[in-house]
Amino acid sequence: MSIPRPNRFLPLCAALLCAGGASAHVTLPPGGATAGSDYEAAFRVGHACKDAQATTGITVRLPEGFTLAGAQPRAGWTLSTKAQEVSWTADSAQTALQGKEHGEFVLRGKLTDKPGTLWFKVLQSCDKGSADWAQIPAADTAQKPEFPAARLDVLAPGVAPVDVRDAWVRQAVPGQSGTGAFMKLTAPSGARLIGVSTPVAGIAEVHEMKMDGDVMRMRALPDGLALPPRQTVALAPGGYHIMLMQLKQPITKGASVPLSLQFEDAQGRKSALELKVPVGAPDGAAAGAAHGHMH
Ligand SMILES: [Cu+2]
Repeated sequence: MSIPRPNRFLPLCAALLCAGGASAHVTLPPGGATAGSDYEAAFRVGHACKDAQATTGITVRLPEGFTLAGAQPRAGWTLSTKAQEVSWTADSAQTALQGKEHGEFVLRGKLTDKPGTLWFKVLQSCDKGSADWAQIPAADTAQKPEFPAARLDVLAPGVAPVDVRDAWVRQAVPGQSGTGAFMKLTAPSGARLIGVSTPVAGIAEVHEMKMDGDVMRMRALPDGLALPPRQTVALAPGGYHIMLMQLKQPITKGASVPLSLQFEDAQGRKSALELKVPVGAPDGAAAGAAHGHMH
């Protein structure tokens, strides 16, 4: 019997589509960063300006609250730094970012100690025209501006800088002892998922599926689940998952399950996220895939 290894990482496009189809915007990865920490701001460009063929320049204006430590050079591009402004300019049409080609432009710096929201205004220059991603949405309206600045949530220490999407728990009938929870996790600065707790289960663990000879088995990850910087890690049926055992109650469709996720970063700092996760597979999830109970 052979079961293909699950895809651990979604391609970048999928992650951007997850962010609400905002692929044409210049964005920072969702999930935020911890106040007072060193932060690598990776600006994603997913599309040339309207009616243009290629992106030829990116200029980031640094907000107060971000102290620049350095910028990552790009092959074939010239990097220049002025006060509170960093620019990359393509040296030729050949090195420009073509059409829908995705590019990352990376700054390193230190974040303010004060939790809040930072907006990085980004000017995208193209072979034809430009787009100034510089609008800051008003706090009191749900209206989305056409050219939003790149947003960074600066989080209080203890709040995990991790983005969670598409979370769900598989339903469990009365008498069933275990079930699974699934989601997509993105840690912009990298982290490990080291623990899970929930009032609905006696034991909650982070599991992986692994071939043992010919048999697919699952086991708890002894060191937790690594979330590499800016990569989306999918917990999905047949792959990584959160295992809920010794269920204390049925898990019924339409209900929601409180889950507390514990994380640790490379510096050993611990943080947590409190979630309310809906029960039942969302449309499009691989709900029919095998989620065995082969301990
Ligand atoms: Cu399991």
